[in-house]
Amino acid sequence: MKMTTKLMAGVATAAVALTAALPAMAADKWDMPMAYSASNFHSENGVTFAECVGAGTNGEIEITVHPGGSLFAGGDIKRAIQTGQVQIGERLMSGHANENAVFGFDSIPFLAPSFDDSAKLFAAAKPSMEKLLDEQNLVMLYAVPWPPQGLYFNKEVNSVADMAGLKFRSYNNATARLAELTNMLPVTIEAAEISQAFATGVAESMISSGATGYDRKVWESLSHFYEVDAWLPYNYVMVNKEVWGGTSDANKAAITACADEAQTRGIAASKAYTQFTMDGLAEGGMTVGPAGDALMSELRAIGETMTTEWLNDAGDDGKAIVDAFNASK
Ligand code: PCA
Repeated sequence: MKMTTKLMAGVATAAVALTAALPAMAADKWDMPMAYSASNFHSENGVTFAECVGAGTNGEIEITVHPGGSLFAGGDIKRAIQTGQVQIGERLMSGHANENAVFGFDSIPFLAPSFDDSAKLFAAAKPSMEKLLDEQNLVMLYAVPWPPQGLYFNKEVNSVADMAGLKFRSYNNATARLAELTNMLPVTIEAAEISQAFATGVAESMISSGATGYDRKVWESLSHFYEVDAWLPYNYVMVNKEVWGGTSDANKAAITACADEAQTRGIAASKAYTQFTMDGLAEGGMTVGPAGDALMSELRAIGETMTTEWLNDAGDDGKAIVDAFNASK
């Protein structure tokens, strides 16, 4: 169908009028990549946070959550925010320990193995984290720990010797080092990919929370989950510093309030998910229970080695975090 010139001019005029009206009405659209599956409690929390921001800013900022690594894979999310490819996103903090060991403060075996200790450790580390992130063009909005980390296997394991030669899925420096010290073979795999990795035998074991094993239905391939309570690693939501700087004070206040709520809600969900997901693993057919004493004492010795190594790598900042944490206990 052909439009008459007159009609087209009318359409053009209407378009101009619409465009002129837009700046006052158009929402700022922020994309928020997240690495973990939509059903994961961190992702659900992120969606609620995004809704809160929409409401709190009267629709001026509209956040679209992209879970499951669908927009950027976990390992690429921080860079995407730093470089302004997206405005906001979530990542596992210790995933950056290869850049700077300080980011791995939350993955030191047995340093802070409970929710209470983990909150104190995070408070001790927060100033260093904020400084580091600021230097990287990032502003942290909130952070939520995963449930305590335990060991998954495709067989019964009672000692470190039983682990030798297993292919071990790692997700950060500490997990790769744990594999080396237990004579396993580390292979780095994002959580979004683990069901497949276990199904195809690319990996046979991992350390993670009950929550991740539950989300990824690992009972289809694995048989044992040992509660080890090694550490509680944090996911954190960060925003590009320039985007943040360009946000009005009123909207900053609204976003900060939503972030505080998200942190509180996320911690509560993480606590609730600890038992819920371990029950789910058992219902899926896995053997779930505490690691035996012999295995625990071997793991503790490995933990001491890893603590010493981390303190060497993380220098004065690392020592200051651990000292502040110990003083707060
Ligand atoms: N789940 C994430 C990190 C820690 C956890 O419990 C993962 O396995 O990738």
